[in-house]
Amino acid sequence: MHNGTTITQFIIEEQRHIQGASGDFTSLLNDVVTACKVISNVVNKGALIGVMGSAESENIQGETQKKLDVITNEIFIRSNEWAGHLAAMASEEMEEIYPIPARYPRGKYLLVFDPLDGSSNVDVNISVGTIFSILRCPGESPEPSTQDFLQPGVEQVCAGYAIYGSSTMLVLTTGHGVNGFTLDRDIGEFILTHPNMTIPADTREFAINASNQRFWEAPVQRYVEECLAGKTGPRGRDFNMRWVASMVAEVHRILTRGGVFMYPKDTKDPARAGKLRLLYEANPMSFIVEQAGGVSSTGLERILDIRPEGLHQRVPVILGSKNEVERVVAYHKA
Ligand code: AHM
Ligand code: MG
Repeated sequence: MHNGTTITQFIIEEQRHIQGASGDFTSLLNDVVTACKVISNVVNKGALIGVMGSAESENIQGETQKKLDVITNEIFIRSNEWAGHLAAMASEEMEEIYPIPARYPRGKYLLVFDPLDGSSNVDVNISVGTIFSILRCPGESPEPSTQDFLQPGVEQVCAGYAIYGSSTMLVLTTGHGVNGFTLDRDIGEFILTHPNMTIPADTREFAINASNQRFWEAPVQRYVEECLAGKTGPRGRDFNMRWVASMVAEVHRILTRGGVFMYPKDTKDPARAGKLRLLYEANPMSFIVEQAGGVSSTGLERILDIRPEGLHQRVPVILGSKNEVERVVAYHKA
């Protein structure tokens, strides 16, 4: 009987094609995968182990943390700090970077993550996920700095997400396409079930939080209005709409059947350029989407080209099916 390709096997086979690869990256990715399995288990047990509800604390963004935000952040740190592949980590849940403690060896990579994206959904039992991005640590100095993390998305070595939905999946790119793995809980392994995921160029489905409509700028107003007008409008066809409020779930749907996801620039809070964070939400998702043949933009520029200015910087995000995202971008230029 053929058991299918495990994620470890897949990564090792990919590494064989890279000249001079030391195995460091493969080993790092293994630890990330383990962290996602542990998080999957904790999220799945939920109320049985008392992890639901608020932690009664705030993160750097001023958002109330869920107990699971705090627990999953800790899981990611403990799983990835010890092995000697990383110089430092950064997370949505930590104001400052986390240099690898002196008791462990330091390595050449940086890990950035959102340990539990869409966590407002956990109490209502809707899909949440983990997003991660791996960068090379550029600094010559032995002490990693925030500056080392401020690299444009095109520099990412790897990006991925785990989705804790009706099944747990891990979706990954190292810059050679996008592959999806499903967790087989009986054997504790992610198995390759979705090779070469691609996003159809056309779609009739969009996702946006319509309660913010009055704050949107003209190009997004126009795009959504035209979709809503359906068959009798300028697009001449009906559109469907979704909003899960969990970016991982939205991107996963788009990778599966196409679509457009928008968290655009709005005037709700003039101090914020958008809601989603560049380093651990927009960049890894944009890398995955582009690798699957989609497009990702702020409306004005390609997200992966942005030079980050801060660890927790926010950006507008419009991503998904090529032809629709290009249309929204064209409306920004009109
Ligand atoms: P989080 O990282 O605090 O969970 O916030 C990010 C999430 C995204 O997953 C999702 O697309 C968005 O916030 C939903 O925002 P809203 O509640 O404004 O619709
Ligand atoms: Mg998030």
